[in-house]
Amino acid sequence: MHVVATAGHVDHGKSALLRALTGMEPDRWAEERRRGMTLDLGFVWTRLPGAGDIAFVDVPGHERLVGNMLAGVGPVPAVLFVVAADQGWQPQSEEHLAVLDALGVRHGVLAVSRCDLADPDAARKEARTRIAESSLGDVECVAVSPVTGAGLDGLRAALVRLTDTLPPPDPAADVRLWVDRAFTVRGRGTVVTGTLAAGTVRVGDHVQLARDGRLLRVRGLESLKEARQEAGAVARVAVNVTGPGAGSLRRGDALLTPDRWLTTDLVDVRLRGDAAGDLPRELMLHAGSAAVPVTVRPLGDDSARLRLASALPLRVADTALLRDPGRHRVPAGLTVLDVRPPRLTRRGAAAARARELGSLPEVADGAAELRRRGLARRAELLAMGVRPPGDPVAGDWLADPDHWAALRDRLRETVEEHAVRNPLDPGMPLEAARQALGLPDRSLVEALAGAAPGLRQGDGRLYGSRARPTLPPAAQAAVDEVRADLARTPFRAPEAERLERLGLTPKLLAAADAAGALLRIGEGIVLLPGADAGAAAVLARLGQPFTASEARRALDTTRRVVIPLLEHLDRQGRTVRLDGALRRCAESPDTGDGRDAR
Ligand SMILES: Nc1nc2c(ncn2[C@@H]2O[C@H](COP(=O)(O)OP(=O)(O)O)[C@@H](O)[C@H]2O)c(=O)[nH]1
Ligand SMILES: [Mg+2]
Repeated sequence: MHVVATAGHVDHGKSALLRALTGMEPDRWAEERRRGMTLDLGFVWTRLPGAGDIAFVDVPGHERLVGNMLAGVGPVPAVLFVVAADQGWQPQSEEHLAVLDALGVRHGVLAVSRCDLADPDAARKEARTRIAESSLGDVECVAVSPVTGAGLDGLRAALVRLTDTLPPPDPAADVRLWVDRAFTVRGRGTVVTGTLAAGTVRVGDHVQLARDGRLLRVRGLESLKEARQEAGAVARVAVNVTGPGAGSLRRGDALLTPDRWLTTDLVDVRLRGDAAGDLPRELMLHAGSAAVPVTVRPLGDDSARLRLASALPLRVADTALLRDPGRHRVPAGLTVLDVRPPRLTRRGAAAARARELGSLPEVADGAAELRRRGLARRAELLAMGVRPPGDPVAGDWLADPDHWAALRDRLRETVEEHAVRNPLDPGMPLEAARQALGLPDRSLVEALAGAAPGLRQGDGRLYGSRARPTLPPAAQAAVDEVRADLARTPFRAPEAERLERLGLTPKLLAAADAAGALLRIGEGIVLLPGADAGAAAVLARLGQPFTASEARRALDTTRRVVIPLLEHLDRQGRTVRLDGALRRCAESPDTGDGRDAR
């Protein structure tokens, strides 16, 4: 199916032409028929050989109804532009063309209507000249009269050629259905209609209401008045939705594929049309079928920041337009460049931002986007409308390569600095490193550490070149004294008073243990590293099994030391406890160090 919207001044024959092409009545309301004037959007269709179904969105031409016109045209990629031969180019011809140009509509056909009332040449010439200057460019032109039937076959042929040029839709794309009508059907509840520009809607799907994120369910689906199980873009669809609050749906709402879109009330845009500085501060933003008041903050000549009165599901590269409803002007079309723009707080930030925006391409460039953000979640880039470049560095996270390399260097410096500041406990907890680097996720720290040569992870900590604690000189001297004692009497651990006199606190003893200068076998009991293996070798020469007293005598030590030492050996598997009194050495002390145990 193809969808084509009409455009043109009021009374130029748009509705009459659709009536003749489709045999259907585009003016749905009694009031429209009584007044002979389109007030709101109308929907009719026909089948043309070579093009299949063509659905038309008929728009009102009156100057006071351009808002309605916009709701219909917003999501539609092609237009049937109508100019009356007997009236020529008129104000809403100009305004509608400005709308199409602002939205960047590139596909259209011109019908010079009412050609039975006047020679169409003058109107055609003027219209083609005007249209050629817009995004529509050169369009085919057909003179028609629904009254005499002249030109209708020619117009049908031109429409078939037009549909041939339309870009193929993506049926797998995320759905964003802009609601152009919402009503209640007895026994079925809420039905909304819209032009599905991309993606596929299926009965049973959940859809998310952009306005508040609530989930609704697709209970039924129609396209061109026929019930369907699914409808793929491009299509006119009528969707029967159920769920709490479905009754509040209205024009301007959007139904979305759940969790694939961001809504935003702050966007940076590139403008086409009036210079940013010349724009009124308050304008209407028209995007899809939505119309939202915005405050304009000019950044550069052709860039601005818009603050939306209510959030919309916008993506980078979306087109929309700004309108000044009071003055019947479309001062600017726009392309969305950023839906999560940075705050501008520093002096000069706005000018810098304008320069940055000036260099951005209009099609979202994933690598450039990532360069600006440094880090981004893949799903968030997709939701912003940006194709994610490359592979994630951790989980769902993508990183700009330069930024990542810089982070890696900073992580290494941070870990080294931490070790200098905490010589007794040099390992930097991952969480502290995450905070120091301002990273949003612990997994990023782990990935960085994994990629940084010279960094090691263990027990949730990061170690650099100073992996072992270094003791302050006084403590080092005290440890050396203890070591000298132990070299003489290896199992006579220093008494608590001696340790205290030497200033060796539990914290310093732990550091000496981690540094490999002492071996802590229990609270306040330190020996030389390797003393455990030495003890096991001495015990292996005893008659097996042995008692704690026999061990104490063999090791020439005290009960204060031998009990924790034996328990330490039990934990290491060098000794085995048989009952309350007896132990023996393990058969093959494979947990021990063979060399020392000999
Ligand atoms: N003679 C003549 N009248 C036409 C033709 N097309 C439309 N009209 C009349 O022009 C008036 C406006 O047409 P309408 O389709 O409502 O214009 P719209 O506002 O552009 O939709 C109506 O009275 C139509 O009957 C035509 O080709 N020839
Ligand atoms: Mg009409």
